[in-house]
Amino acid sequence: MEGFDISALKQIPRPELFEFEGISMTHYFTDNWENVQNFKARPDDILIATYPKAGTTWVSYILDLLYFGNTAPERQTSLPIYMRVPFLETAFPVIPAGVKLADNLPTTPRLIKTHLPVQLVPKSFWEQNSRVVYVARNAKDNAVSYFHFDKMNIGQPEPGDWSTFLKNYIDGKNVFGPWYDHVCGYWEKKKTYSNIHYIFFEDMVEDTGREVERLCSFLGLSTPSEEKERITKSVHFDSMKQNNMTNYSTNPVMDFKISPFMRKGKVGDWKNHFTVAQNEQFDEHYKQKMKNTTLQFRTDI
Ligand code: PPS
Repeated sequence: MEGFDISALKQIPRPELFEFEGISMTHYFTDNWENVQNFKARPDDILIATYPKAGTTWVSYILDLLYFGNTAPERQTSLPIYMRVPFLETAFPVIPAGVKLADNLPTTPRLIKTHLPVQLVPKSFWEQNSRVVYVARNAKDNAVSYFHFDKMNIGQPEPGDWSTFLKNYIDGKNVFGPWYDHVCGYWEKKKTYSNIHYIFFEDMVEDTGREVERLCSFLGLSTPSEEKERITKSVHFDSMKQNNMTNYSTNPVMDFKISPFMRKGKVGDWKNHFTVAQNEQFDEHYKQKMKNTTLQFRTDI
């Protein structure tokens, strides 16, 4: 990356959680708040919105290949995915803020990542009728992935042990707030805003090619079928794990000795983490939190 020494990020302190606009956040996502809220979206922008660890990088890479795989092959070998698809609300020291990276994107469309819950998305995205691709993952696997991520990433609060983390997760005390409100918020938004494509991580694992197809329909792309097949192969877990531009190995805040970013990529890994008692307690709480929505998840495929 030009103009700044990303390795200095290795020194940043782990942040603390605090309440911000009604959800738990860290200052790395709120320090540039005014600029985030005033971000000027464009009608052709594509916002990739997710709760953390739901498959953001996977979908980001699919979209990047669909739009720029052929026209800009050097992107694929020289720019890590987190530079190609800026993370809007970030305000880390050393590197430019996400808003600045997004503003400076030379591409059309601009692919932009956010973990903000729907009510905190900058209003210009809705005003401009930008397309939104939302990816959701079942709450249990999402929790497991988030736990390992918080352990290996010094940009995140210290998660404690698994049972401490799970308790906090159930209470929505982790960065970007409760999983429940996040997935339901975008699900509800779909009723009044038709430019949202809602994808499930489990569907992507089950049949990636089918989900690429659906993405193309939503985006109005007539990508040839051989190209779609090639993309489906390139975004397989094993390929992305080997690929230094998609596996986050260039990102100094992450310690892969603790856990890799591309960890397992499975549906059902929660069974290796939840005790029987934790599972019962989780299910009970889940039933309450999700009783008013039509949104359904698979925890097994
Ligand atoms: S982040 O930090 O919020 O942007 O993380 P995110 O990219 O949303 O989620 C990371 C998890 O997605 C898995 N992943 C994949 N699974 C299957 N196939 C592919 N191609 C793939 N790419 C990313 C990644 O392994 C993380 O999940 P876990 O369960 O931890 O392995």
